[in-house]
Amino acid sequence: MPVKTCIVVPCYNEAHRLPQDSIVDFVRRHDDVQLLFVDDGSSDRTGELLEKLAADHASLSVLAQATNQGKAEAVRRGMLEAFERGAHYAGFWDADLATPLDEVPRFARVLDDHPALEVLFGSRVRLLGRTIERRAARHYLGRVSATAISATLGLPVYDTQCGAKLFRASAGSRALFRERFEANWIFDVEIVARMIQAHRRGEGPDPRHAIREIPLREWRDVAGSKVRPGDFFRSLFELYRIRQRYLR
Ligand SMILES: Nc1nc2c(ncn2[C@@H]2O[C@H](COP(=O)(O)OP(=O)(O)O)[C@@H](O)[C@H]2O)c(=O)[nH]1
Ligand SMILES: [Mg+2]
Repeated sequence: MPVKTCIVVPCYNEAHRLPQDSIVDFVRRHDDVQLLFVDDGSSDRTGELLEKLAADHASLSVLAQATNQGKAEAVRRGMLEAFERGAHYAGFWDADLATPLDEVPRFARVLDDHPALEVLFGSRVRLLGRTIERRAARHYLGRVSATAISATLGLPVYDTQCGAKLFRASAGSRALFRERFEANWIFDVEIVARMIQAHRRGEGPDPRHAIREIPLREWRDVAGSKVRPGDFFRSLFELYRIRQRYLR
């Protein structure tokens, strides 16, 4: 039976920090959400651990990549599989669950209630009554990149880089994942650039109205991130490439 929501969780050497208890707790409470873990050629016990989880829980499955391809490609393969399974909504979530899985049903309800929305981005905005814990240095570096990204895209987007996103499985959304991404660190930006390009060609909705950012109720910077300071500069280069390819 096609599942309503399928969430892709890219995993590269996550054995030491995969929050198994939270995952099991979530799948027990939500049988309308499938979790599809993509083991991105991990060299630690990630594969073994995921297979064990999948054997114990029907709504949890694993797609194994023979070699490490990077987050962008791991997510893309997972999304294609989620669409193939007939999910109504397909999305991706970082394996450290910095964004708790409990946000998934809330995102799904927003798509239920707003048929014109195609894409939801989790957004890490610090507001009273919410718990957004991020180290100051990463916050400010993140705000510098976010400002450059927003200016390049020409859209008032606050946070393209949060690891929690949900897509309506429309023909337009599927098309966004058809080709391999050129960017690896900021493929999320490439997704938006592809939407802008499709809209300009009259093949897709206006991203200004089709994407909505959802301020998260909870987000915690989990130790063990694989993103390094040098990746900041790599992202700027990727941003330049995206502009040249999609936005001129
Ligand atoms: N860095 C990295 N992450 C990958 C790769 N393949 C899949 N991922 C996953 O992408 C997500 C990145 O999250 P994380 O390392 O916490 O980065 P951050 O939260 O943006 O600092 C995790 O779920 C990783 O397991 C890869 O080749 N490199
Ligand atoms: Mg993280």
